[in-house]
Amino acid sequence: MFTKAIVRAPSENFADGLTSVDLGVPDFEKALVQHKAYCEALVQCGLELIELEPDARYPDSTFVEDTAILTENSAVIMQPGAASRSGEILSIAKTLAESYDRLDAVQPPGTIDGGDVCQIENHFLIGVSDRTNEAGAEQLSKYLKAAGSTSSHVDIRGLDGLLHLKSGISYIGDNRVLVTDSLASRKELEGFEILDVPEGEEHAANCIRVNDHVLFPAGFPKLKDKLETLSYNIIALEMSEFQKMDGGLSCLSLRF
Ligand code: CIR
Repeated sequence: MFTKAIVRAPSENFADGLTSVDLGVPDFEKALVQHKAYCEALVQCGLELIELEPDARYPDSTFVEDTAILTENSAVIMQPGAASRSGEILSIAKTLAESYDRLDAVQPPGTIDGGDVCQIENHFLIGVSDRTNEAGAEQLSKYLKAAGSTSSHVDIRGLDGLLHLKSGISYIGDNRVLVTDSLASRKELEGFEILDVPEGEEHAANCIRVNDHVLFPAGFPKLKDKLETLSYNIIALEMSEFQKMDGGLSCLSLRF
């Protein structure tokens, strides 16, 4: 069960962040409204929020998930793969130091973004991507091993539409993973029940199980129906403004 989440509202220059999609310029006021609804959903799931101040020095800093990996007994600070985001880890480390006795940190030349790390119970899939290099993935694996967890690496370089591993995969509990076509046949997923993300609904591959609910992006009816048929309690959230900046539901919080 998660009890807390770290979140950070977007700063007014949010639209200056990185993006690889061509969906238009995000509307700041609308992004604030969507972020507020996201925070309310986390509270509805029973979480206490740790709300960081918006930080205009880093336009992508609302995507806090990329800065750390948290488990019950360990916290590892990431090493962002994009230079413009490297300073984001300082305030997160300071915040996490209040909740964790010990913080480990991936060091250069390793790079790694939290969005490339998918936790499946006590196993972690680590995507090697344009943001996460092999050295970064290897360092995280060592820290996770020391904390009693296992991991495997999944090379997603060159796969269209996947900024991060979790752009194409989510673990929703009950041994079930949601995956886009591009990842569905990966051997690292053998043994799990695979739920295919319908064509055209790829953005919804990034959703999050938070205690008894699944936070799910609004506007993807086929996958939503599939999950409801399986008796998941869905909270649908508008994500359009974050999607314009390559962000999904998981990116907006660090849950622990
Ligand atoms: C970036 O390119 O870094 C941000 N604009 C989006 C980060 C999204 N984070 C995530 O998928 N975990």
